[in-house]
Order: sequence, then structure tokens, then C-alpha cells
Amino acid sequence: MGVDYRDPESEPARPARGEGRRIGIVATHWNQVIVRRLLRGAGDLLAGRGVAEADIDVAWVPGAFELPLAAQAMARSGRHDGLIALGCVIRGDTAHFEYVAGPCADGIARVQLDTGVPVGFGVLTVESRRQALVRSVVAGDVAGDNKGEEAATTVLEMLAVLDDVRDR
Ligand code: INI
Repeated sequence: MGVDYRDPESEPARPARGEGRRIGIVATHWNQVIVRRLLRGAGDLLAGRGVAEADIDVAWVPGAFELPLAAQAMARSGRHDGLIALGCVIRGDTAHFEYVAGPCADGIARVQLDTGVPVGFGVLTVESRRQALVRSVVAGDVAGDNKGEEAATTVLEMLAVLDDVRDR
């Protein structure tokens, strides 16, 4: 076997650190209450991993449909090593759920591939506000997880993977 990149079997899974990383976050005004919970999850994770507050920029956009364009602009600016997209599309709120959620996910995936800048996908696509709350837990909530935190973890992990792959 050649090089085995960050195989969790071959080394204890070490959380990727964030010191010196510059992170851009794109977030939506739509479903603001939920998105602010996702933002808190992402921000706490980044701080805990050592990303300096001054190295985090946040750009607000109207809705999930607009996230890819803002992410593309941030990626092209050269000012960010990695990005995090935060939003929430609720099926019950719109007849055109698929037309918003699909292009958002496709567009974010395209930004990563077109620019080489990793983007953590922290956009909830859910059936109801209740489901959205359970996927955006903050301190004090009883159960669930926080997809903003997960997206932040993912982007730090991808930056470490890309460093490894590009260095060898
Ligand atoms: N945008 C969201 O981020 N979440 C939603 O649930 C949503 N709904 O329900 O329609 C939504 N729509 C707006 C869309 O993202 C665009 O901002 C709009 O179509 C203008 O381009």
C-alpha cells in the first residue's frame, strides 16, 4: 500500500485543529432563529479547535438559494481557507422546496469543485420546524445534534486531508 491518508484505523482519530485557519461562513436570513443556532454551533466548534475570532467572517444572504453565489464569491476572494454554508429549508413552508434545496446543495458542491476551497454543508432540509430545532441544538436543549457544528468539524477535517494529500 502507498500512503494511507488519515485512516482512523491506523491512528487514533485526532480532531483536526484550527489554529491559523481563516474561515468564511455564509448564512441565511430565512429561518433566522434556526440559522443562528447553527451559527452558534459552528462558532463554538471553531473556537474550541483554536480558530481565532478575527479569522472568521460571516456573510448574510436572503435564502438558501443564494448561498452558492455568496460562497463562490468568498472562495474566489482568496481570503478564506475553508467555508461553511448555514441555512434551513422547511418542506412545509414552501411548495418549491425541491427548487430551493436542490440547487443549494448542487451549487455548494460545485463551489468546492470549481474553486478547491472546501465548504461544510450545514443546510438543514427538513419536514418541519420541530425537526429543525432537533438538528440545531444549543446548550440547554435536551437531545439532538447541531449540523452547524458538524459542518464546522467537516471543514477543518477536509482542510487537514487536503494538506496531507497536497503535501505528499
Ligand atoms: N429559503 C430558505 O432558506 N428556506 C426556506 O425554507 C425557503 N422557503 O421555504 O421558501 C426559502 N425560500 C427563499 C429562497 O431561498 C430564495 O431566497 C428566494 O427564492 C429568492 O431567490
